[in-house]
Amino acid sequence: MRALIISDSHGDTKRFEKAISATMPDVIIHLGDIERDVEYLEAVHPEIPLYAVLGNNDPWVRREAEKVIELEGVKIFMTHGHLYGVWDEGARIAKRAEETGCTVALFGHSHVSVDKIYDNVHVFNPGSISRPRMGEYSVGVMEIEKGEVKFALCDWL
Ligand SMILES: [Mn+2]
Repeated sequence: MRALIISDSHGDTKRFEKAISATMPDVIIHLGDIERDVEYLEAVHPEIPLYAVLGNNDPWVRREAEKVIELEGVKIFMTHGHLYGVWDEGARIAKRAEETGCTVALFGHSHVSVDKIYDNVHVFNPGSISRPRMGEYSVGVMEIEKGEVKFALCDWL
């Protein structure tokens, strides 16, 4: 199964369609600083299951700040990142993920991509689809097959 991982769209959905048509995801994960963009996804792609957490710029979005989901038996910790600090390449988030029994941790907020393995936790940040701080506009793709998880950064948006 394939998940499209989006973060920090900040009200700018103009690269969503390219990301979705290029990756054909089974699910979409949004890691916060959503503004109105979850409403867009729910309206235009109601057939694709959506998991989202709120960001520091989402006071009116009715979502949790962190969430544990399970996809094909893999437990995944999702959080925007502002509650943990994000400039340690996800080290604290990896710790929290391990405490919650997860082997994958996803975060955003920094607008800088991260793909790193800490002991038993694979941490991934897709960067920002609307306001990259380093590099290009980007999203992530997470492939899960027979319990094995692989990430790719897609920065050709
Ligand atoms: Mn943020």
